Amino acid sequence: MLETAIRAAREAGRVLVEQYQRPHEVRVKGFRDIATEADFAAEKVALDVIREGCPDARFVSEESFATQPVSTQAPTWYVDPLDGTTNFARGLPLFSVSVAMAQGGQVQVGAVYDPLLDQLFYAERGQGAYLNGERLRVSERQELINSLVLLDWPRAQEPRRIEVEYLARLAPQVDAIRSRGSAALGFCSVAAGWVEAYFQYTLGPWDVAAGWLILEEAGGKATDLRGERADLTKPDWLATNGLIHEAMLAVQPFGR
Ligand code: 2AM
Ligand code: CA
Repeated sequence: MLETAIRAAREAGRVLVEQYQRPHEVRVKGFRDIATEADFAAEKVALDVIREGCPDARFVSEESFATQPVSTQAPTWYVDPLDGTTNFARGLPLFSVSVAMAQGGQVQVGAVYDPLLDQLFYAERGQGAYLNGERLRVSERQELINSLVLLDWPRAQEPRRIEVEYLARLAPQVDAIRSRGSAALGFCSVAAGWVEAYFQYTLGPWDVAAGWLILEEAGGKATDLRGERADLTKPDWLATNGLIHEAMLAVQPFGR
């Protein structure tokens, strides 16, 4: 299953790189929400690879199968063929493919691929997390003041307002804050120890399924933004190295 996830992520990534340099057909899905022809083309390739490797696959995939099934014993594949569509459509070189399989209520394998840097993050439950074959481990920084924090922006106005409030409290207390536009790469950046935390108030399950497993297998921690158990049906996520998790929650305005 891990091999299938990796193949799907790599092949979808190849489609994205091919289409990246060409002009895009942008389809408006909603407020601040777009898809390009590449989202659909990469999704088709990823789903075909998964169907071949896992004939009884069920899908939760951003463009074609966005509704999540209720609990199932069948292998459920969470696919975001292009995480960072806004970047991609504007030529900002920062996007990824995210592929994960969950069974029995837990993510079992996950792969996140950054096709421009040829960086493949992957994990299998209980087997550790890897970047291009090298074992990943979260950072050991314990103080907020030494921490680099990544975030992404919700599309909706109200969670944006809450995020601004959080930023106003957080900014004076951390080393620096960055925003890069791919949630999957945000989780992987924590897993790799490049940053100490990532958060977002409105994510889809396809954005986080793979990154969540990769993070946990690298020794990190994910909860919702109230500090409660993470769950693929919840939109709000805080991913950290574990060591600054409580400190990040302590200044968080949401629901407290
Ligand atoms: P996308 O590029 O696949 O749409 C940017 O804020 C990051 O969060 C991106 O990973 C983006 O995914 C995701 N994102 C933002 N708003 C979202 C929403 N309402 N639902 C799902 N994903 C969202
Ligand atoms: Ca997407």
